[in-house]
Amino acid sequence: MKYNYPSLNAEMPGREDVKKLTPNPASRELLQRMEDKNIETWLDRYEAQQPQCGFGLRGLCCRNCQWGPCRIGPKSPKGICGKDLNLMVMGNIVRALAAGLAAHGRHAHEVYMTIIAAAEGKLDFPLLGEERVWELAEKFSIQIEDKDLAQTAKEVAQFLLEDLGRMTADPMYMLEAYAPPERKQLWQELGVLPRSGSYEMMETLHMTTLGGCSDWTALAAQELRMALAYCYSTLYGSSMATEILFGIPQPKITEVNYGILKEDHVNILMHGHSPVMAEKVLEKIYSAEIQQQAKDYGAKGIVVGGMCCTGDELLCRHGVPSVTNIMGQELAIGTGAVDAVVVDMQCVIPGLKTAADCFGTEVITTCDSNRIPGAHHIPFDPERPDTLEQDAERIVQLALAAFKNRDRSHIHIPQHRSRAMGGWSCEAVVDAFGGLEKLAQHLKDGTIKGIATVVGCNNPKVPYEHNHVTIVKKLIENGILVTTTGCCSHALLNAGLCAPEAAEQASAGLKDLCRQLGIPPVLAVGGCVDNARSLRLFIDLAQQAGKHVKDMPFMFIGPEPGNEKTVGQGVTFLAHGVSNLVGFPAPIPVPLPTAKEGAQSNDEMDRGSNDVADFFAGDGLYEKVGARVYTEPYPKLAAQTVRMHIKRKRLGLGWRG
Ligand code: NFS
Repeated sequence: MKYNYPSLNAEMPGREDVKKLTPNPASRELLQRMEDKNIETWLDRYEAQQPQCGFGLRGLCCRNCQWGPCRIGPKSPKGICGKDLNLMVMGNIVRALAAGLAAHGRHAHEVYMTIIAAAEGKLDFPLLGEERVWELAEKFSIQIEDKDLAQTAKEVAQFLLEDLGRMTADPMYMLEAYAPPERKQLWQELGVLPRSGSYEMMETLHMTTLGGCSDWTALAAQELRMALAYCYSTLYGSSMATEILFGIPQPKITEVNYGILKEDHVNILMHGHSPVMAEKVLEKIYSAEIQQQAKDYGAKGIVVGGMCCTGDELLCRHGVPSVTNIMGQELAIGTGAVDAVVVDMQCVIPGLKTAADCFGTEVITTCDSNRIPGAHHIPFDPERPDTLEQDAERIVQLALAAFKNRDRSHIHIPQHRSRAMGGWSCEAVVDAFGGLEKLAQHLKDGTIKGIATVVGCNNPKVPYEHNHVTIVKKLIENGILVTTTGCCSHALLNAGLCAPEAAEQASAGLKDLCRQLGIPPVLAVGGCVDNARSLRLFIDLAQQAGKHVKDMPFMFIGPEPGNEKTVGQGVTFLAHGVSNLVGFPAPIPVPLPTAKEGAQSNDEMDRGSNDVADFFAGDGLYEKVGARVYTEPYPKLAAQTVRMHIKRKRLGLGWRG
């Protein structure tokens, strides 16, 4: 069975496509196993939801007030309040960005408060990213004379908190510190400089409530304003604050994929986004007493595996093998080998617990925002830090007890493992190439044709991980260096594309360069907040080349977007002048081409149009920020679109190739 996108000549995959096209053999094996065992996964629930609502798919329904729900169609071109298509579609997108900002904002808040608690000596974390503390102190013009590391780190965290919560029109510290001058001037002229994450979330909900803003172009401006708040209060903020706590990552080799789980070991998965509790749990697991206790319980040792962005964080800093992403979480449980899964915040789907109950896996929630009925709840709160040590210990004890007590006769671990190199902080990338100047030179001379950051979630509307892997293979074949984060990075890690050996699959120039440097052509830079690392790399490289970011051969690609958080990622890059390519249409009605009047052949088509689609994909946004959104569901065509985009940018710069 296949399903169509309304008004777009493209199909969503059916079950057989997913099972055939999913590139990871371990995922295919586990999807089949779950089906055979009659244990439901997202694939069953996705099928049960078909056909999905055509209004919703196109962003044409509004549930913002109790007059509605209202839907826009030929018979009813306006909502009851008078809201037209533009206002409804733009309002929905802006609200999605606000929700994404809320998620990353809550994550940022936890990390900032942890720095403060650690600096005050209330939490036992050593502040391993000393360089980042001094860098930010200087950027924020904090007086550091007579202050030690802890005092300075605390002040830095207070500045970051202010960026998250400021209610006045003063500038954001992080934006002032890291945004390119050309952009700051532009955003000033466009009137889109934000106050803070919290203020812009409030303003967005305010603007889109019943009887709020009637001008869709003002909502479009708010979209940019909020993306900047998102970028500088939560992406840059969280990424750097996590570095202050746990250190700036350095490259390291590890093994990934479901095959890292071991039948005769205690298997613990760490899942979510904010790595604070996970770091403490890891510290306990590595202790000699816990290792001995595992042996006393009959285990040969303890395997820790990572999922989603917490997995990325642990991979980056400790080489903890990662297993999978948001749509693999039920499959990982389906191995029957997982004794406990420890989850913090976001992207932990309710279906996880259903699967866990079928295999006797303990689920332990560690964030008050992400409760799961029937799970053990051992929350971390940096403002009530006293119990962290005992809590982390309790979590490990639950996992050990689960190993000891549970029925382990249903274990099936697909034997697939890949080598991978993780730990690519912005500094590590630059150092690997021998400095910014050399990296910029490789770009100029065409050894590296361009840099694409390929990121984001999975989505059942796309054959699981197929687009991520297909696009990236094509890009490196064509000399385009790739950075990756989040769920996409797990697809690429498992596909072996983040191992130095993947250089063999790259274009001649990129292959030689990667071989010589001993690095892969696909650099896993961390969790989704670490998209800040790719953005910083883009900004620094443009500056090094004496160009603006918008003119550089860069692109942001989200082949399988799923979460509201991804809207903010995409618009962040757009606001900086980096065009997006997305794998299927956002909830924006895609204009349907029609035959021109008196047309002699099918080639003569009038491109349909509507204001919001034209704004993002046509000239509206482009004229403001120099970037636009391309949509291409077919991955080989998508890679071709990226190549053409990069080629055009190179031509514009007068750079060879
Ligand atoms: Ni990003 Fe991380 Fe994955 Fe999507 Fe969720 S894990 S923050 S939102 S689903 S990439």
